[in-house]
Amino acid sequence: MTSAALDVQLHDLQPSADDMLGDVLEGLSRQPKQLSSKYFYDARGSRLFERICEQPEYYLTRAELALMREHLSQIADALGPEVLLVEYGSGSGIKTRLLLEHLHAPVAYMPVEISRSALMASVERLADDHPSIQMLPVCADFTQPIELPIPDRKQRRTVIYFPGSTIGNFEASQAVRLLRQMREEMGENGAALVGVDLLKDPAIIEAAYNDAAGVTAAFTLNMLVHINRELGADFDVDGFAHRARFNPQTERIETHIDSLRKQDVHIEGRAFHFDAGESILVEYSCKYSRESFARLAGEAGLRVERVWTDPDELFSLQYLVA
Ligand code: AVJ
Repeated sequence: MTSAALDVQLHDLQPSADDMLGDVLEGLSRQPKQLSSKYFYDARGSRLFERICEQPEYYLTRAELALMREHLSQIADALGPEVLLVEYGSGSGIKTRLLLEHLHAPVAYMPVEISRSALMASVERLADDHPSIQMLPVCADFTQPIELPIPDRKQRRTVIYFPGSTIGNFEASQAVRLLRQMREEMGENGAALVGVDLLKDPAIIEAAYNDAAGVTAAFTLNMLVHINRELGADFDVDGFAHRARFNPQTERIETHIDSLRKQDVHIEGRAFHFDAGESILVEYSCKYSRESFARLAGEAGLRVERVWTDPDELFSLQYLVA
């Protein structure tokens, strides 16, 4: 059997192995306690996230897909021919496929992903289905400054693709930092294509993070299961609860894990005390208006050239240029 994937060369920028133990101990020592949303995603967490995307309340994925399907030819025209599509995160999903299928040839695709196995798995699937697209996987942490190994930069336009409202998981100052870094990496003639969830009726937003079937609650609490397994901690998962609220001042969903009683948790010989009702902050999901996102991009030296949305204006795809 021949496989296009066998020819793919991995460019390894050797991201430093992240220090989950140190990170978790530090986050639980803070007042208030805080843990990074990246710890949601072990194998079970990734499966639960896929299920979240299928819940009727979680409109984000459906709206983003709908707006892409509706505007694909305009999006392809705006990006132009001979594009190098750089994706932050390994997109093996349907959105990446849609784009790759519709962009004007020749297209090269460079996913930037910290997990070597996720990176290679996604590239192998894509390479087999798209033998004419040059695959340039890069193993790196896209939140850190990186030098993208872009071949013949002058002949190809670099477009950075960052879908799914992942930008919303960063606080404003960090989001500006990340956008600034995109501007550096795409160069003067490049562009960025960023999926951004829009401000709307808070009831709609809150429902998306509190689905009736309880999938989001299971996803949130899975962080404790993950930490128990990975670090030998003894969180009693039934002693905690998921809470996600829209904060109108900061215009974001703030997700917490609440302790249902007074209890102690042990990790590597250290004890962490929880009062009844005490919480761990585990995720922000920032929502933007067209204006507030344009302002954020402006702070990073980027200009919004086009915005595509779904018919209900739930979600947006923002086309940014230097
Ligand atoms: C895919 C990370 C953007 O913040 O909406 C879904 C993750 N958290 N439900 C989001 C998530 C709770 C999601 N992101």
